[in-house]
Amino acid sequence: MTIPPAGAARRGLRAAIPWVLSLAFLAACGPANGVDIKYNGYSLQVSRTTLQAGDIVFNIDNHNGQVQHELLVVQSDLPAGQLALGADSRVDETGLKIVGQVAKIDLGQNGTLTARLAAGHYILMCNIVGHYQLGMHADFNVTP
Ligand SMILES: [Cu+2]
Repeated sequence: MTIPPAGAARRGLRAAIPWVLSLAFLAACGPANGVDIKYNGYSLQVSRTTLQAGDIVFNIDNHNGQVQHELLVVQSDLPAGQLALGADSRVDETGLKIVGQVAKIDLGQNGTLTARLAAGHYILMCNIVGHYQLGMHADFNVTP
């Protein structure tokens, strides 16, 4: 085995410094905090169910959702499937803490939402008539 001259090791270290600094920069600003939501028929698939507090970008894809959907982000301690339904087959939004929403995402369209979320439990859901009952909801957690 050959031992490289000390200068080579130093050059390697110097090359690594910008990389390390850029990682520190990302950590300080908070990395891009995103989650992908795909509608598939009357279901809602979430790419991640836990993210860190801060600005969270929801990228919504309704290319396979069959019909128009929407996205509500609701802060709630209840599990996603346990919100109270009103007589109109929609979740009763009275008293719900809706922290973000995108209305009317047509079939074949994308939607996007950025919400600054504090730590806690959230429900992602579609509240078009009957859709919540069909299972268009998911739990989502934000950690400190
Ligand atoms: Cu829907």
